[in-house]
Amino acid sequence: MTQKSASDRANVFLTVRLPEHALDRIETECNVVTFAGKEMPSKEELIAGIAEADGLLGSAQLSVDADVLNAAPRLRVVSNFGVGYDNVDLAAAAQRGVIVCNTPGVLSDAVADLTMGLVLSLARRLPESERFVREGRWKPGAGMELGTDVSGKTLGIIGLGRIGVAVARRAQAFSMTVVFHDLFREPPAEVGFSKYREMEALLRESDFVSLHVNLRPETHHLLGRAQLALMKPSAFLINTSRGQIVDQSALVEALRKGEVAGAALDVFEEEPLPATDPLMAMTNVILLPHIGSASVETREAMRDLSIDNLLRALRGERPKAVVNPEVLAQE
Ligand code: 8YV
Repeated sequence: MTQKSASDRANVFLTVRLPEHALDRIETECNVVTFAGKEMPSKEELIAGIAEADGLLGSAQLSVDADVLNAAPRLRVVSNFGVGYDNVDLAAAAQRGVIVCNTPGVLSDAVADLTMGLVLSLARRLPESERFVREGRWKPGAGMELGTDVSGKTLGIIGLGRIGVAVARRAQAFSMTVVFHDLFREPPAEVGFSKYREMEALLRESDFVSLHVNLRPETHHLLGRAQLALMKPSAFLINTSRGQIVDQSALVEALRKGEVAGAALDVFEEEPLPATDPLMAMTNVILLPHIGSASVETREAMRDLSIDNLLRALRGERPKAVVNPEVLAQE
């Protein structure tokens, strides 16, 4: 096989750092530039970086809007390192014929594990108890406030996609009753042990409400003041999806008023969560720095899939996971 010259090869711009062996896979076929900065590139830096790029591989938090897409006349594929794709302007991508790929499936177990960990942490007051010991408040006779059992309680899952189903399975193993609501799927009467509910019924009935929908206009602020007010005052909210699904100031209000007992949040309307955010001072919340997929094995699988998607799209083959297949049909 004859080697392609550098000018015949596709140009790839990476905004995530890849280990040598992963980088080698792309460099065998493409010219690669990795963004040099330690943090995510600014819009200007991204626009400068992709000016000559045929492919972009970046995190699902990297904003790829119409300005960015229009600044990259050669761009053929945006390969997201993540399952979410709310960071990409899909209409602008379709207009430009840019294929958008993501990494579904490989992170479902990791996100579901974290979600279940948060259900248990809220119920049994794990972070609070840990602080109790470290802060030297554990004295003879001084005990923590009691937690609550999860067995026999109801978990309401909003969004029964891959991750929602993985959470449902785990919850069943903890003897929880699982109910679900899904905005986009036909409601099957029963999925395993989980039963369909209208949104209002789910919010009224659940002891724990967990969000597993992707962010799109229909799901923005899906849980606002009115929806939070329907929850039991003893109920907990878990969000490992996207921060914008919840109206965060309405949640702070509901937590302050005791309309909701507590919340565990891995995602926020603004990330990183600003130091001045009122959530920072609240004790009935658990705050995590967006670690849903953050395990060694899962990140490796996401890396492999995002590279597969990128290379296949650049070769003119069908990527393993494509968000906008209508663009492939146009080709
Ligand atoms: C990651 C995510 O934080 O998959 C997603 O959509 O939000 C997370 O897995 C992120 O994409 C890693 O860059």
